[in-house]
Amino acid sequence: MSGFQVTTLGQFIIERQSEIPGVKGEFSRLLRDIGIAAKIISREVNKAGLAEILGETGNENVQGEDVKKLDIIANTLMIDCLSKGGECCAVASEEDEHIIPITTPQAKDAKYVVMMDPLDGSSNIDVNVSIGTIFSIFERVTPLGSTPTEADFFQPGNKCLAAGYMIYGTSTMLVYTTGNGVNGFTLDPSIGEFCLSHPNIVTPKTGKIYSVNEGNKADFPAGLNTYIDWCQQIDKDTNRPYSSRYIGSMVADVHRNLLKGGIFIYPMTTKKPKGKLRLLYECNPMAFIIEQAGGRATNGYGKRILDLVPTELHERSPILMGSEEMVLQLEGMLERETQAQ
Ligand code: AHM
Ligand code: MG
Repeated sequence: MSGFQVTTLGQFIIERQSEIPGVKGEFSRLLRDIGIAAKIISREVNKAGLAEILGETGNENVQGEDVKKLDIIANTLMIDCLSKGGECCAVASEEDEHIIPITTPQAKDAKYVVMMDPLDGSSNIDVNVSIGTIFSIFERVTPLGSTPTEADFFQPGNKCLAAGYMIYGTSTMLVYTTGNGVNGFTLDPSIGEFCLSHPNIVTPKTGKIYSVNEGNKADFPAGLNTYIDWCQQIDKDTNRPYSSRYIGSMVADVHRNLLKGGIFIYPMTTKKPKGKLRLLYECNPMAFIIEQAGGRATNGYGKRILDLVPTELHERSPILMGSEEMVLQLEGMLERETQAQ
């Protein structure tokens, strides 16, 4: 990458500001604040093994999961960065049971709310495997200047103004959309800037990767098992067998499939009838990005993820997302098996 041709995230955000109807400088500033948080979290993640911040805090989060120290560090860093700017009036986080109103004087008239999973892929933190951060931005629905409420967060994903993720992998990337396509930026540590490396990402219409935790096969819907069997059959015409790839960090699994073509599945199971992933800050932002890249994201039962209307902050949804043809095919198999029952 030549120094003269680099477009930084900050430059890109300003250049594209006019494409988003009704938004002004505050929105761009909010995105840039998230970009700053991303750099700081990346720094912390990269030194994790050295800094004695691996391991568990000994506490559980609201969903009964062990909280890793880095989860808390990332959560605090994001909230700090969002509080400083004055554009965000409240945050919903995987790590906090309730919404967090931002009470700084500069946030008094803030227009936006942010939903986030500060560190996704928790089980991979301590073993040096890719993890991520997920965020989305909505305009509040309650009056400006009033105390934000859960109503500001119970908006369907189709009202989302911007969504993105950071992936801490072989390099750190920030990928985001404001509803005009998807762009990816790679952190260049030598200049400390996210640089546009993956402009206008378009996901292939089909692929040969399926990503699902097959350890749960005994609890899967029959239609999903039919699909997995189909993926594993040999057929030269349709490029099968497909490859099974599952990291266990949704951001990393979805990022790979976004670039290469594939399907990511976290289904309903008999043990988890609503699946595992959280609608507000895991499913919706990733679904928005996938759709913006030309892919498809549904709950597998006739509903587009972005049209689901949330009623709880930490509610879950089954999700299928990725290359359009693959998602459609699995949906067809799920539907046929349901009808046959
Ligand atoms: P987390 O937010 O606690 O890390 O949980 C979400 C993660 C996803 O990144 C990943 O796709 C999934 O949980 C893996 O779950 P499982 O181990 O059940 O396959
Ligand atoms: Mg998560």
